[in-house]
Amino acid sequence: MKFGEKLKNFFSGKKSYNEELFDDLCDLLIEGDFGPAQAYKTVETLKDQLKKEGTDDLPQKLALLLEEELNKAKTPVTLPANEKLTAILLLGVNGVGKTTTAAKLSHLYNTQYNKKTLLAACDTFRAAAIDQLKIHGQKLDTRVVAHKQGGDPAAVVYDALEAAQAGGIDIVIADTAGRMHTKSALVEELRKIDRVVESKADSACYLKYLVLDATTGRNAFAQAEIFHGAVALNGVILTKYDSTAKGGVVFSLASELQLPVVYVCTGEKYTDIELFNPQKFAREFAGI
Ligand SMILES: Nc1nc2c(ncn2[C@@H]2O[C@H](COP(=O)(O)OP(=O)(O)O)[C@@H](O)[C@H]2O)c(=O)[nH]1
Ligand SMILES: [Mg+2]
Repeated sequence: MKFGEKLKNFFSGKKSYNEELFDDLCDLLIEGDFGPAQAYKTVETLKDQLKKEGTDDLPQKLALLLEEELNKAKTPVTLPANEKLTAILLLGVNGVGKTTTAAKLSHLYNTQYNKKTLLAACDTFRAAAIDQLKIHGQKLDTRVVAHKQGGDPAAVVYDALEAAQAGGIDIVIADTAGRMHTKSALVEELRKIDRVVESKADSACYLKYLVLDATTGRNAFAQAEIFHGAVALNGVILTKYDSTAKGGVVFSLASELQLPVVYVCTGEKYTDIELFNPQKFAREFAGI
């Protein structure tokens, strides 16, 4: 069941609003992965609106407030309009769906935007990770630049960008590793990759997206803080928003870190990716 269904059920048949109902609503928002302070504030604002306007359309009001929260994020950047080489770095912890998303983006840009993409296998930790990307490359008829297992990811991205500049590629999509012995080692490695891309790509054409698994709840927010602190992110790609994922963490990303969600993924197929629509997301969350 999608989380929106819960709010829908909660609102349905309710005619009068009292303190208890607002408390329950606050609890529900927190259950939906909202930050507690943000949930409290949202409910207080709703209460005020109700007092002033005497409205009975609470779901609609909630959806509007939620949309406002999402609009606190920066405007998301997808593909730059110019013809320069674009570099997309996919970051995130293990298992969130980076490699799958790299393939989805490649497919999306190849088929919908008529762009030529190249995949860079910067997760050099496991041989299987490199193979996984190569298999996608074969299926998508997309070139993959890879080094041996254990190689330097910054060198892989360097080679990928060189190859792209030489070979008429429009977009390099780099898949990275999200696992390190320590947080500082991870941050160091990311910064190194970041410096290489910065030195080779126009800053307007360099996009750093954090991939977050929607089923991990508030943990996703903690991940965003770490990665955003390491390399200033341009946005988030929310994966696994297809099952019982609640998604409320997206509101905290927007209001606390100003991080916009750029794409949402809802399955394992190449086509299970779409642009994030704040209004649609807010309305769905509110159960409308
Ligand atoms: N249901 C669902 N599964 C996904 C989605 N994205 C990735 N996965 C699955 O999540 C698992 C980990 O994905 P992977 O791309 O290998 O993650 P990585 O470790 O971040 O590279 C795989 O089984 C994927 O098929 C999604 O949007 N929805
Ligand atoms: Mg991977």
